[in-house]
Parts: sequence; structure tokens; C-alpha cells
Amino acid sequence: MTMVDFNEHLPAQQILTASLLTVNLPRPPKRFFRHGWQSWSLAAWTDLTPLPIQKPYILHPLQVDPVYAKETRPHSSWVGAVEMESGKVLLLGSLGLDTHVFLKGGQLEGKYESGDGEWFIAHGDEAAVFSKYAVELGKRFGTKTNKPAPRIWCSWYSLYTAIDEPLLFQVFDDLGDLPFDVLQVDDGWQISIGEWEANSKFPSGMTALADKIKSTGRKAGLWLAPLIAVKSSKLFREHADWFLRDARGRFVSAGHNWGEQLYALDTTHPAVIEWLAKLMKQVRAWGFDYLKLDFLYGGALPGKRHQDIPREAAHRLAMKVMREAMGNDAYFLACGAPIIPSLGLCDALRVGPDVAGFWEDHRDAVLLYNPTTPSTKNAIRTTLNRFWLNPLVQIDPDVAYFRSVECSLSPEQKSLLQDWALICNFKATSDLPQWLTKSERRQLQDFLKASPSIEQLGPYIFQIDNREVDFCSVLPLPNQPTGLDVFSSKSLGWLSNHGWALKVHNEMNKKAFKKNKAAMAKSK
Ligand code: 9PG
Repeated sequence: MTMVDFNEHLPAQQILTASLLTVNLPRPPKRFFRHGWQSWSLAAWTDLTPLPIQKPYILHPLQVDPVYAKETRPHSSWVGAVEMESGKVLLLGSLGLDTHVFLKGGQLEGKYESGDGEWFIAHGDEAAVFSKYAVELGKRFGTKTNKPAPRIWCSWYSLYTAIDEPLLFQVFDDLGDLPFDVLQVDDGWQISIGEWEANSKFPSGMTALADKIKSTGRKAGLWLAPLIAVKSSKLFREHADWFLRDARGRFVSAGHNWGEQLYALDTTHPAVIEWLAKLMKQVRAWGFDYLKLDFLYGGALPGKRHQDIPREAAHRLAMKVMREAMGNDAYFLACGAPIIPSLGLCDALRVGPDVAGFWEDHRDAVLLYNPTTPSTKNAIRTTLNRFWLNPLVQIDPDVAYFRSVECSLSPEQKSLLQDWALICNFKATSDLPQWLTKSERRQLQDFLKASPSIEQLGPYIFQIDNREVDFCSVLPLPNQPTGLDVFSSKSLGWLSNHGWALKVHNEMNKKAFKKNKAAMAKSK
């Protein structure tokens, strides 16, 4: 174990090699910076009181690092920081994979899951220490690719899984001259999670879908979740031996979604590597040049692998194989992905949870204490706290909303989200052209064409051209339940841990998606 004291002799920045590194703090800090493991996991400054364990537990593999999901002391993936009384920040960040940082009493502790590796320690101004950390990460993992950030229309946040060929073809036509570079088809086109072929809602097939998009003068984009599968898929039925198991031989859970249990591929298995490469080539051959690869945490879950390598190295292996197979000329957006192990291997990285047509959901925020589920506040909060990753990868804050249909965001909340997209320089929306009023369509048009000058004035305040925008309203974490909510929280926590309850919830969601679709047909 290596130990350093945080006192006046500690260099402003240094790199040490250790498997376990402890920094002794002279006084208890004011705040702790925690950085969630993957795209959707929370990144935020928090106080030092134990954080409630987010619910439902059944979703831990899909929302946080399952290894540390039940740790209530302040802790963080790869990098943690403390703010001292003086306002100065001490950052402890690893320059390797499979690492975790804890605040234990008066000590900041960094730990490699196996072996040892480098640690970066710096103190000073918050912005300066994070930017120096990013420089060191960049040297080891790579920095931003020099592709221009495309402007994307994505089918998810309006139609969800209720997409089909006639509907999408209609949308693509109706987008008219809106200056999008990519039209991206999201979840809902595939036979199942694991079977990446067109389902019966796309009778003309995937090449026809890509061709239709290309005929509008844009690039075709496609969503896939290549590292996970459901048990009912052909992939799982035919190749159960390709899936990740624990030391006792049981399949490792990759969480629960679409009303089904998810499983993860063992990306060190030679047949899996071959399959992944073939899939990427297939998708390119169909004509898709923009790939949103999602649920990528599946490659880094803990388990016993065919090749005995650390879990995040296994994730990088899968990322490399997919990147190489799709070719460097494809645009690769990684989503639901462990953050540091994805650097240098993708063009863009989702750095927060999903946005939604609402600000915050009381059930998820307060009753389940879950900051990773879709909500505009959750999305801006986590992405703001990951803005320091900007020099390393194109950061994706998720889509912005311009519509009033199927959206309860206030005009101020919508502007905040749009401004945040301008700052991140990642412009996307799912708004259906049919849903936009004339003035909303004009706003979208202006947004897509804009290239404002951006200056960061403070951790959460930016200047966009001559406007100052303050994002502090997204920062507060939900209050813990009180009164009747304590009871509701307990019962909901219990209920939501059951697969059948999530299945019922999924069916209700699907109904709502179909309602959206019907609303669209009516608005024609
Ligand atoms: C398609 C979607 C969209 C979206 C992705 C991802 O349970 N969860 O916590 C959870 C979080 C995000 C999520 C799905 C489930 O969404 O981020 O943009 O592509 O998949 O299914």
C-alpha cells in the first residue's frame, strides 16, 4: 500500500504506481465528487452522508457498477475528488482500468481490482485539476477524433419501440429541408435483443431502410445493443456457451429491460469476437454509417471469462474489434458504456442518462432514489459533471426537445436542454416534424444551423454568444422520502425488484408508445 499526506509538501500534481493508494486528508472535506461507472450512472458532487442505495436492485447491472452498487460510503469509478474547507479540490484519478476510489473517514483511497497501475493526484482549482487529469487520460487512451459532430434525428424519444417502415419513411420525407446530417433508427427494428435482423415491421429489409434515408441526402444511422441478449433470442438458444457466467457457472445478469432478463456476451470468446465483427460488417453493408451501440456495459460485467483478463480490458477488446470491423469511416456513438474504458475507441460517448419529455419523476427520484432513469434533470446533471471529458471524446448529452406535444417541459427547461446541447456541440432531436408548430420548427432549424461562441464562466455557468446561462437548477439531488413516501418507497422498492412487475410496467410503456404513434397519425 502506498500512502501520501495531503499537506503543503504534496506536489501540485504527480503520478504514482500502486495497487492501493491512500491519501490522508488533514481535515474532513466539505464535498465528494463521485463519478458513475457507465453513461447512465450518476456523476455529481455530494455531501458526505451515506447515499441511499438506488432501487430497484434488479437494475443495478444496467445502471451502475454492480460490484459497488451497495456501497453507501462516498465512492466513485476511476476518479474521485474532495473539496476542502478552502474551496480547493484534491483529485485522485486512475490512469488505468478496473479502479475505484473511496472516501473512508479522513482518507481518500484508490484501488485497482487486480494488479497495480498509475494514479494521478492533483490539487488546486476544480477546473484545473480535472483538465490536467483529462490530459493524462488522453495520453494513454487517446483524444477526440477529428470528425465533425453530426446533427442527428433519432427515432427514440418520440416513437420509442413503436417504429415501423411506413411511419419512418413518412417522417424522413416530412423532415424536409431541416439540416440533419444523420437520420438514426433506434430500438424497435430488430427481431429481438440478440437477433439483429429486420423484424416484420420492416418488410423491405434493412438495406431498403438505409437507402430511403440516403435518398434524402443524409447518412443512415442505426441502434444496436450487440453485447447483450435475451434468453428467448436465437443467439442465446444456439450459443448459450458464449454468455458470461459467474464462478459458480450461473449466467451473469445484465439487468432487466423490455420485460425480460438480460445476459451479456463473453467478449473474450473467439467465436463471440468473430460474431461481433461479422455483425458490424453486416450493418455497414446494409448502408448504415452511423452506429449507436448501446448497453455496452455488458462487455465489462464481473464474471469468469474464457480468457482470464480483467473485465474492463474485456470491454476494450470488444470495442476494438467492433471499431475495426465497422471501419474508421463509420461514426461510432457508444452508449450505456463504461466511461474510461471506452475512450479512444469511439467517436462519441453518451455521458449521462436519457432525457425525457419531463423534468423529474417523483417516483424514480424520491421513492426509488434513482438518478439514472430517464429525466431531463438527471441527464443535464450528470453530463454537466462530465463536461471535463470534452477534450477526450465528443460528449453526447442526448437529444433536445422543441415540441410541446408529448412534452411537459417548460419553455425555460427546453431552452436549458437546447443550450446544453449547443455547449456540448452535439445536436440531436427526436421531435416528429408533424408535432412541431411553425415557430418550433423554426427554432429547431436555427438550433441546427447555430455555431455560437461558448465560454465557460464557472463550473455550471456558460456564456453562449452574449447570453449567460446558469445550469445550477439541475444540481440538487432528490430529497430522501419523508412521511407517507417512506412507506411508498419501501413497497415500491420491493415490488420493482420482481421481474413480473417490470414486465407489467414494460407492457404499460408499450401501450403508451402505441398511443404516441396513434397521436402522430391523427396529427397528419
Ligand atoms: C433504446 C434506448 C435508447 C436510449 C438509450 C437506452 O433501464 N434503464 O436504466 C435504461 C436506461 C436507458 C435506456 C434504457 C434503459 O435507454 O440510452 O437512448 O437508445 O436505450 O432501448
